Amino acid sequence: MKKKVLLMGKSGSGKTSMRSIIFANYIARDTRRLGATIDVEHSHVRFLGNLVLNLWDCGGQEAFMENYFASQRDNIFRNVEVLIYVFDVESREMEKDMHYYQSCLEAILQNSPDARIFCLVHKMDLIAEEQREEIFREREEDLKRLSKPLECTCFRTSIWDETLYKAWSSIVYKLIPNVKALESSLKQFAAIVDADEVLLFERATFLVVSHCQRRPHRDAHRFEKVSNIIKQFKLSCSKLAAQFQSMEVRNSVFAAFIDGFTSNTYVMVEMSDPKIPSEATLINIRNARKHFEKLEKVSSSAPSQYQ
Ligand SMILES: Nc1nc2c(ncn2[C@@H]2O[C@H](COP(=O)(O)OP(=O)(O)OP(=O)(O)O)[C@@H](O)[C@H]2O)c(=O)[nH]1
Ligand SMILES: [Mg+2]
Repeated sequence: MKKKVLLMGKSGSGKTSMRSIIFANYIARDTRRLGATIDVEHSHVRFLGNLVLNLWDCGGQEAFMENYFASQRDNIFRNVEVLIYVFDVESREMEKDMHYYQSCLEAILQNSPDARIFCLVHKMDLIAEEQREEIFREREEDLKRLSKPLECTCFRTSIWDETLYKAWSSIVYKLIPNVKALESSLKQFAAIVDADEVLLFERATFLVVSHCQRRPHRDAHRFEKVSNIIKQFKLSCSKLAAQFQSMEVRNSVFAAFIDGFTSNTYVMVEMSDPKIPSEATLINIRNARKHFEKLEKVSSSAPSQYQ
């Protein structure tokens, strides 16, 4: 099942950077060497088995943008499932950015009225921490107002922290067919092994694709932090020609296990009962694999009307 994802926004806003970090194993520092994208760069990313994200990274220089809205209009804006529009939070040409955004929405409304729309207020690391929330809220309000009659979902992002993972996990989550079945199985699994929490990560990107929480946790950003940390660790391992397989972190109050799960996922299981030995949890994870493997095959090939 192929889904077309358009990445748009003005030149230098950070589109290719985030795509390269999430899908092509770049680290943030490497993106400084990226050149401007010429016209549209297409890539196909296999995600959870049969789901293929067809990414259209549209170079944002003005000459290209004008072209997208004129001669390439149908080709670009047809059959779009998701539009991700990236705004540089430090841009000094907000009016122009908004103008292009609105032209883009018009074209979407004409050609793919059912597309989901996400706006990323990007490069938030350049804003002082105490001002980030307020600036983001203002931008979000403007964007929502300007998007009408279409709905948009906004995220604040930076390639330098975990916010990138938060945004992309939420976007990708919306594209996974039959995610509810996956979630209910995860819930059952968490109850059987008596876990505090279970997370499911897509194998290559380490984005969280599903989770089940059974006990409260005070850190609302823990998923994307784990994604970010483990992905970086995995990349460091591969630099040493080692393959990241699994990990156990334990102290006196909790234990966390990250382990290869199905052919497309890793699982993380958090336990707080010190009486349950690691071996028991590891065996439980191993025994659950077959079930999830089967579920994944069914759900990723489900026809789109069953989403
Ligand atoms: N400070 C900061 N810099 C970023 C961030 N994301 C990307 N950059 C930098 O922004 C520059 C431009 O990024 P690109 O990803 O090439 O921009 P683009 O949107 O693909 O540009 P075009 O291809 O011309 O449309 C690079 O030097 C990146 O390192 C971010 O979150 N924070
Ligand atoms: Mg680019």
